[in-house]
Amino acid sequence: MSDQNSPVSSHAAAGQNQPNPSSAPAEYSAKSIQVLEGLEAVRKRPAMYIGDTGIRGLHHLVYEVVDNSIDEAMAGFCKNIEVTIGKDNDITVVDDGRGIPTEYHEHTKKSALETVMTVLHAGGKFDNKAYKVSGGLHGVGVHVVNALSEWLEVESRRDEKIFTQRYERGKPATQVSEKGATDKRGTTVHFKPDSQIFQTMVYEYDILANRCRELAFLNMGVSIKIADLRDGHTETFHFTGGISEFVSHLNRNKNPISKVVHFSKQEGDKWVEAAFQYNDGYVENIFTFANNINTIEGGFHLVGFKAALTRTFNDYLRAHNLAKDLKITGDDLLEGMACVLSVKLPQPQFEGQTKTKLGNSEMKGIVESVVNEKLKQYLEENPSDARAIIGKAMQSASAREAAQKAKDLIRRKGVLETSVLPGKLADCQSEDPAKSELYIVEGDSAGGSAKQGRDRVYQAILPLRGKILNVEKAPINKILNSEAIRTLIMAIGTNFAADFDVAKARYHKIVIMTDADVDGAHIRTLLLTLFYRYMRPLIERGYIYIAQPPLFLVKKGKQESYVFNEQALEKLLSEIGKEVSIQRYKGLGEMNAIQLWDTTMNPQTRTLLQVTIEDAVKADELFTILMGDAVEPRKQFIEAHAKEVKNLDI
Ligand code: 0RA
Repeated sequence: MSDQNSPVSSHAAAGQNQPNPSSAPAEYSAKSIQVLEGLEAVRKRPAMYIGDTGIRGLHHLVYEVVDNSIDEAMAGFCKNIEVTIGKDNDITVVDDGRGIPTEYHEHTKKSALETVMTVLHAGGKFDNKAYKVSGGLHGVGVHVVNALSEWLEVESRRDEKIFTQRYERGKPATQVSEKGATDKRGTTVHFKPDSQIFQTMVYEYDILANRCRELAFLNMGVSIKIADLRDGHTETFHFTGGISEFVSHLNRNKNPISKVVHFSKQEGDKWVEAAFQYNDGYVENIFTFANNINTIEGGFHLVGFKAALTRTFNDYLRAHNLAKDLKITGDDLLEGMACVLSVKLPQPQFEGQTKTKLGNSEMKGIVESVVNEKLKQYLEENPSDARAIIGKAMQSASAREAAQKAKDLIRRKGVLETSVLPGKLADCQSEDPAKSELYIVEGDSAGGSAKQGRDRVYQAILPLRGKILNVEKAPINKILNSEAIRTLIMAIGTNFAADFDVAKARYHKIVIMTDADVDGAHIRTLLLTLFYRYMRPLIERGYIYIAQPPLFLVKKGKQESYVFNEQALEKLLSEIGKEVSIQRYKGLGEMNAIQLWDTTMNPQTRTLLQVTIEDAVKADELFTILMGDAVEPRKQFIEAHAKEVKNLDI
């Protein structure tokens, strides 16, 4: 730990906090009002500060404290952060930053420590943090965590002394007291979320660990340890390579075709950092951040990046006489790219529906010029990488052209968007999508039973013969050449990929019904991959379901019961005793139309599993592992998740 930073700075910082409404910018006065609202406002409307009071909000408390430690790291004063989940779901965050100042605070007539913990907005003028986060749900201030905790204990190690204070529901329960001497520096915040506020009180290790990992990637050299005292689980994240290791992590189950490029540049008070690497797949995987916040909706930094990518590669093509008839577009260059773009700037503006779109327009030009310069240099210095990437982009460009031709042909023939429905589809009578269901059924014989057994008013049946193409491994023109996929797209009515329009969906329930065996699971995964990659809103809207046909028919005398899993079978057998006959259904085809209706299709009795995408990163990983080329990670995954995979059926 270095001690070059003088404690004097804190006096200056505290001095800056004298409010001066007449000269304060508008934004600051808005914040001062927020300060005055204080504790009660936070407890009254917690969702306004942390989003919600469910599992997200609960975890947000931890991010808020850790963000303060990260701010210290970004300012160059903190190297180690430790997050501990206690046995009682209490949280401790320890850092080796400057510690929170403790001297008497003129304006509030309190210790600076108490001020920070009870009233002061962390983004106020108290500290001179260069990259504080404003807007969104981050950076609301550690006093919000305090207000929403049953109790919170803070310790500040500063000027060779230890200071502590305890609060209950945000109110001081003790004075700030000096607890003796120390040669260490930093802050410890220990808190227990308030059960009067939160609906759930149980922390999920994975959620916190993922954020810690992400922060460690984004803040090169900072070590973040997470420990879970409930089960002894612990990990330490420390990446000397920063976001270049993030990119390797994104590509860890893929086949890279270039090295990881990593560059950064300071432009005035703004910082731009990017890393990327191409793999041999067809999917783009770009993550963008502004001040460590995942800008899921993109924004000007991403716009600048894409513009530079297209321009620099096309310049390179011209300069090396590689520009033939084909023009490489930005989309071609994004295929198979794993990329992390991270910017840091003094006054970020977060916009968009979820406040995750960077609205600072000046970032477009800055990112664009940095990427232009560094990418050009990389291509000149690494001709073999340049060739590999360009070769891939050209392939993608010609596939795109071929796909366009295929589409034009299909369009001319009126195949993908037509009023004429595919012959294989047994459509329902209803024309109201909200009331209509499409069953995609494995095999012609089960398809036949389903057609007989269905309620034709609102249930449509599309039989699938055999497996569909694995879209993970096929370029788009090949996908469009597959008749089974075209039939499916036509039946659903939405078109696909760039032409996809969820509003045209002809059914709001699309039910995958396959056999309960390995082939059935494979077909299900292939269909889900198609939906995930090219028709994702169907999943996001909750239109996709998985049917649950029974595994067994148990007969005792005249009594018949359908049983859907092994546990239920054991339970039933223990209840009804011996002398039973058990029939195991190997496929849907073994059920007649009436049985299929009774067990799997009748809304009164059936169980449908709705397919959701909670976490795009995880889903992507899952699909890559399960559908990609690399065999070993797939094996490992299936071994590790054998049980869940069986239940999840992905
Ligand atoms: C206010 C001012 C300064 C640092 C902090 C707060 C601070 C807060 C937290 C919360 C967790 N860890 C923290 N570390 C620091 C600046 C102090 C200075 O200027 O010396």
